[in-house]
Amino acid sequence: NDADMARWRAYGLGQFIHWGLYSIPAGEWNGKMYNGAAEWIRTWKEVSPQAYDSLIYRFNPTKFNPDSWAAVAKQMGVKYVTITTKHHDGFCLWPSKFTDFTVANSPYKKDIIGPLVKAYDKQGIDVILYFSVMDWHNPDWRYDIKTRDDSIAFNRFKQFTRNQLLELLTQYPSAKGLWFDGTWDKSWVKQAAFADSLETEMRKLHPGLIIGSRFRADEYGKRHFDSNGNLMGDYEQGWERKIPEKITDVHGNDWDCVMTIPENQWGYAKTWQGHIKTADELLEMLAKCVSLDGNFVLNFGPKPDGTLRAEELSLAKAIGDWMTVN
Ligand code: JFZ
Repeated sequence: NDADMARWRAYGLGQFIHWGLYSIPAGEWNGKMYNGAAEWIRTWKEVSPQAYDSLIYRFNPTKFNPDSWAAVAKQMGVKYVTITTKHHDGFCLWPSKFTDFTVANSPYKKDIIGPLVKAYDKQGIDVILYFSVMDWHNPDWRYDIKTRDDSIAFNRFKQFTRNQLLELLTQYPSAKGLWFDGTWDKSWVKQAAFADSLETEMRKLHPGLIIGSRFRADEYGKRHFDSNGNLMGDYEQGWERKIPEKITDVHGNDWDCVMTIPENQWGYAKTWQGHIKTADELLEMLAKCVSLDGNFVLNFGPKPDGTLRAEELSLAKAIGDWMTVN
């Protein structure tokens, strides 16, 4: 839909939020630090899937205040926010009917996504829902399909994915679009016909829905184009922690660039790794993206108690001050 994409194109600055069970260990397990992104800790050899999944009994963000997050985003000058509804670990921040592994069964009990959508809507900030197709918790998830049993399991998984996506669009109808992840494995890449029909269903349920190109991406998310060279989706999700150099790099497509403040950590981590970007560096990236007709989306990894870390708050303030002046 042209009007919806025109609105998307004018966003410029966005906010990304990675929040989930991984925020609790925050990169540390039994006193040892994980040498990777905090949201991937479940895959570390030190961590058993059962122990990780038991973190659900500790998810209780008593200081979570969606209005204060939205106020920070508003002051920062962001026009849209992309929120993890479900990351690779499979934990749902909304009370999905299709799995027990949701906030409803945590000590917190309440929906996170609904109040966030409402708070950002109130500030006039559009919401995009991040959704990982890859789901480490669901026993039906497959990386590849080799046997008949794999294909039976994966058929169930496809229905589960469909159910969850239609559920999200039904429950949060004001959301403007979907930002996909975990779609690079062989199992999903081979489901083009299923993806086509699911896309049709989603668009019918939600006219004007904006779908990111990673819904179809393969080869580790790097190919977002069909055999005719056309972008598979409404905007290109290929610019992750990197920025195009010149306008010809983006092939006339719409695109967004998602960026971390430290090197490569999205979920809350007790210790940030690598170079920590300054407000000036981030503003230069924002300017570059906007000059190449893209959106720049800065990631926040809230703490398990529901508050934002001090470094993020001060960067948000500095960016917002500059946005107000310029
Ligand atoms: C994915 C996630 O695995 C990660 O945890 C985070 O959510 C990020 C926003 O997305 O990571 C990726 C996905 C694709 C590429 C690289 C990292 N890629 O296309 O190069």
